[in-house]
Amino acid sequence: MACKRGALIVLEGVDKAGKTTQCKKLVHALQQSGCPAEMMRFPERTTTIGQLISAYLENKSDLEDHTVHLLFSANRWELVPLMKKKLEQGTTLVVDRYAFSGVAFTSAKPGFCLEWCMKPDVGLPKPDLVMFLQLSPAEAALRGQFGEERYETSVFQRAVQQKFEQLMKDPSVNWRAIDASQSVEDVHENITTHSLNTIDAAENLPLGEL
Ligand code: DGP
Repeated sequence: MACKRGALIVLEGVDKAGKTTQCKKLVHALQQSGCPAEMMRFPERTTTIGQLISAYLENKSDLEDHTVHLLFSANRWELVPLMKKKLEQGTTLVVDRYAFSGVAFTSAKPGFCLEWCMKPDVGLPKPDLVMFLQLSPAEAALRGQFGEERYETSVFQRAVQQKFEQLMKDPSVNWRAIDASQSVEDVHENITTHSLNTIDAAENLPLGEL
């Protein structure tokens, strides 16, 4: 019998929403329940392209805005063969940010439209589920100061949040809004329930394309 494919599950949200914590907890819970699962994150800073992105985010280098947008997309594309291999082998991938962050962050800059921003990611594996961790700017501020990296200002994060809200209207993507103001355990329970349902359903569906 052919191996059932894993599901591609993405967590998105503005900074401080708790994505990384929740990705790790979800992978652990899935593994405990006997479901092969691994975490990935974008940007993946360890590759050659990822190192260029990392230097840019840390304000150690400046890159033209279109150029950096294409580098973020290239960083996703370079991991596609590995993602497909793992999914085909039956491993569910829990991904911390994906193409939606790519579009939301660049289109929040002046002079960029959603349509142009989406183009480089057309054809990437389509997530079976995208959970958006929703947190108001006021609640995010209660979680402490933003860090030192580029984009980590409340004004820019508010613009990014608005772009995510526009993206979530796309019915061709399986979005689920998650209230990230709940306790870590409540958010985790919510996310795990949605993920287990998705993993069951994805087994019988081909992997789509963005
Ligand atoms: P993280 O490692 O998850 O903290 O993400 C680093 C920062 O990069 C964060 O502010 C979000 C931003 N980011 C993530 N993906 C993209 C992308 O594809 N394009 C742009 N412009 N920014 C991104």
